[in-house]
Amino acid sequence: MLRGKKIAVVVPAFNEADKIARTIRSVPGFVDHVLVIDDASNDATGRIAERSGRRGLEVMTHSRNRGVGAAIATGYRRALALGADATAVMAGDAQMDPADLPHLLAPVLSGDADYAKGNRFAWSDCWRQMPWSRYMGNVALSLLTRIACGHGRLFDTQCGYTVASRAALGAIDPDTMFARYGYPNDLLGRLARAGARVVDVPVRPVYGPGWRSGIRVWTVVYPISFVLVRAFFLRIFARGGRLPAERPPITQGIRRASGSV
Ligand SMILES: Nc1nc2c(ncn2[C@@H]2O[C@H](COP(=O)(O)OP(=O)(O)OP(=O)(O)O)[C@@H](O)[C@H]2O)c(=O)[nH]1
Ligand SMILES: [Mg+2]
Repeated sequence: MLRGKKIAVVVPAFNEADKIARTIRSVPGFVDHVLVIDDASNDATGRIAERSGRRGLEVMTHSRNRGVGAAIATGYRRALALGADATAVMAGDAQMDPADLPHLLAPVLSGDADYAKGNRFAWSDCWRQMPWSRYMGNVALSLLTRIACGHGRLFDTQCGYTVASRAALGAIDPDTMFARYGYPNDLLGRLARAGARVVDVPVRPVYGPGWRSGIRVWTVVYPISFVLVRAFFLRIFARGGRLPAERPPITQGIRRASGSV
């Protein structure tokens, strides 16, 4: 519990045998439910997760690989059933700094936001930490997602470190979430159409020596293009064929400095 609220963390994991134990250990003690979704890994990810013995741990296993978005959707459904007030996503590859979690939870628990997402670009030496290919791809996708979804001020749309309120999970509808890479863009489109308040919170980019990624150009270009074009048209049709005027800010940067958040 944190501030009297029940907290869940969803951990999507695919072939993360070497990192899953470290990821689970890193989840702060105030988290009530740690929901690991083993996305039909070919290695011992699920078994190692089970062995961690962490209080509140549940390991759910997909019978076939369904993609990171589908793994998160499975976790979201379980978090809703468990009655979590706020649900975070911390990927199973230990790329999320647990020190950032309270800062992401703060605007959601205080009721100032429905959904908080990490913004690694607000971290002072992001350009030094993040591989150049990720940096450039992220800038491009952030700008395109802003146009497609209407989140005028958000950046780092591909950051998977997020916290959703119970109401936001209802608006997202886990049953129909986009299953593969492209899920963050799909999700931001859904939240915008629902009028959710989404905020960016600075988080530390983590790309250590053991970093490897499942992202390949061909696995992201087509799905994300599809998601963005669909989000753009849904946004237009949601307003009877008119492009919506920019809403009064449902998004705002949240600074960590000097006691805010
Ligand atoms: N690649 C991949 N990852 C999955 C899948 N299902 C769950 N995941 C998990 O999703 C998380 C994010 O995957 P990554 O491929 O590292 O993508 P990312 O961290 O968003 O991007 P990078 O900056 O490239 O590391 C990891 O914890 C994976 O274990 C899947 O089908 N494919
Ligand atoms: Mg990764």
